Amino acid sequence: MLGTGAGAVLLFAYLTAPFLVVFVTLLYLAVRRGRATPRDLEGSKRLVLAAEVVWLLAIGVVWTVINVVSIAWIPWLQPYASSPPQSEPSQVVRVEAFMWGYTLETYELKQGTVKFVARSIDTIHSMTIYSPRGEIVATVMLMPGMTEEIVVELKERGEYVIRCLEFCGDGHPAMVSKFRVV
Ligand SMILES: [Cu+2]
Repeated sequence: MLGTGAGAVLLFAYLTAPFLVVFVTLLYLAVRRGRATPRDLEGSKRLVLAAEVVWLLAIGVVWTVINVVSIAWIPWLQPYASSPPQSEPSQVVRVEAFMWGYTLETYELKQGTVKFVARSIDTIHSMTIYSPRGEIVATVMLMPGMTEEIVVELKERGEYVIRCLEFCGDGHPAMVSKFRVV
């Protein structure tokens, strides 16, 4: 569902609903204020009021356009992330996440389909794999005490980066590991 167009619209609605409420409230207040203006208001004041309304509407339009247009750039809606692996995994790699890094069974993998078996040994982390081009290939949340398996097709050769996207303390921004695909 989340990988589909309907999912994208749902996510868009979810993420933007609070802003929409604020925007509609401001718009309502602006319109009400505009209506309450006495007819004998000086021309310049009327102009200022009109400018305020136009400004508000313009912000709303720009905001809506940016949000709608940028849906296509949501990382996990990229074709790379949403296409399922084409074949059975030929390699299995165990991964241990810790504060703050990852220990991999091996740091050199062969091109193809890989199963990562990952777990966290301390707190909540995530394991997010970026391709050599910087695209997110897969992401999974790691809860202490649970083992997660993800099957990923590593299509490109080169250096892949693993990052934690789940805030896990002081060292979180530096929680990075790398592996090579040959
Ligand atoms: Cu983290």
